[in-house]
Amino acid sequence: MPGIRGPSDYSQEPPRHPSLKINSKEPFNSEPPRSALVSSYVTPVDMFYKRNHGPIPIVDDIESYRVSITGLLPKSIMLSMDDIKKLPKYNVTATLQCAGNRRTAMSKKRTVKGVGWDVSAIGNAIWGGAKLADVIELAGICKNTTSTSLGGKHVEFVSVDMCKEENGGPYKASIPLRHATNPEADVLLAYEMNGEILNRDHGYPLRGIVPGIIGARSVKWLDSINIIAEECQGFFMQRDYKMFPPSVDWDNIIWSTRRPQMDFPVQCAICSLEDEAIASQDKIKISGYAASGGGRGIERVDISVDGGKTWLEASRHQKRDAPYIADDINSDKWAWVLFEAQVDVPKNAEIIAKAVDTAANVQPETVEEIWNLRGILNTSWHRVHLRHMLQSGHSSL
Ligand SMILES: Nc1nc2c(c(=O)[nH]1)N[C@H]1C(S)=C(S)[C@@H](COP(=O)(O)O)O[C@H]1N2
Ligand SMILES: [Mo]
Repeated sequence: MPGIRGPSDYSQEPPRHPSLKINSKEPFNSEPPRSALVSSYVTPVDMFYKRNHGPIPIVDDIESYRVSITGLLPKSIMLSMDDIKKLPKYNVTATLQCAGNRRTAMSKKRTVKGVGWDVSAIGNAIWGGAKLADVIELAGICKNTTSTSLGGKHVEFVSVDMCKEENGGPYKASIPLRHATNPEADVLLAYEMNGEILNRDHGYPLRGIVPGIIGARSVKWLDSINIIAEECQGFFMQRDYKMFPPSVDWDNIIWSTRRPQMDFPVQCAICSLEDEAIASQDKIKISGYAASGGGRGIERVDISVDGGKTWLEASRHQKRDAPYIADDINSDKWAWVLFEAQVDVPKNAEIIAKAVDTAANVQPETVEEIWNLRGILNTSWHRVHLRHMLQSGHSSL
């Protein structure tokens, strides 16, 4: 592992913004306050959620850093950062979402195992880097390849961080070769985030970004990229990040019966209010985010103040200055939309938001119907409870 190493303790962690809410200190897992998500379409780096499974790796010498491309391919290669930067650079606006986003709310219905998250284990960034399809081509594999002549069908990303789930080994995950070599899938080896050099928390010097797919597959601090026959057998592919039905619990789980989760489903959350909020006015403006996986855009965001009997449509935008149209060629297909609505709220109401994606997939109504023991993919309708405290004057929420 030239130039990069994973420390065995937490004595050399990078500095972090004090307003992040820390869900676990070691490994460091944190999310910004809800309001930070809706204050800008592109999430600032220091306000972006941080999801780690071990101590943050250290680059001792960027000149000697190499990422290797090995496995079932004609020739193995080692690439320096300069080699990667020589390839055409792409800037892809993509929303990264942890599959555990909104886990705390799922746990309230029935206990689940995993780090608790509110609604902010998600962020939207402009990732700059080389396309994985171009990088793999350097190793002699053409674009849009399903299998190499040696039987390689998956691309495994291996890091250097020491994770207890891997018995001290590195974090790893894989995606199908056909996805990795499809230039339109926009899979990146990213070295920039929002126009700045990627920082240590987010994967310096190089990470995978797999747009439209749960964050767990966007491996940080890359050490090697292996072309393999079967999907990666690592813990985070085989014994985590799989979606089980509500009937499966720890006493009857058979991990091999489910596939590793890839695309994330349609999701939205209100970010201008906490789940239990105080209202001082009857007319309020609410805002939040909506996103769907697989490059499916958001078609609609519906808001209800009467428990889902009637709905009004929120307005949506991707860039603050222009209204968002789903099939606009300028729209960012991998990116979230922010929504806004003015609502008249009855006394002590519940405000509900649900999104519909361009394939007409809708969020499920309740947590119960999608409850799963690991507490992933809580995409149930987002509900905020308002208690009224009427005041005179112009105070707002
Ligand atoms: N090497 C490595 N890559 C990783 C992880 C990790 O712990 N180690 N966590 C994954 C998970 S579960 C998520 S959701 C995203 C989080 O990326 P971020 O911390 O940049 O937001 O990184 C993924 N890549
Ligand atoms: Mo995650």
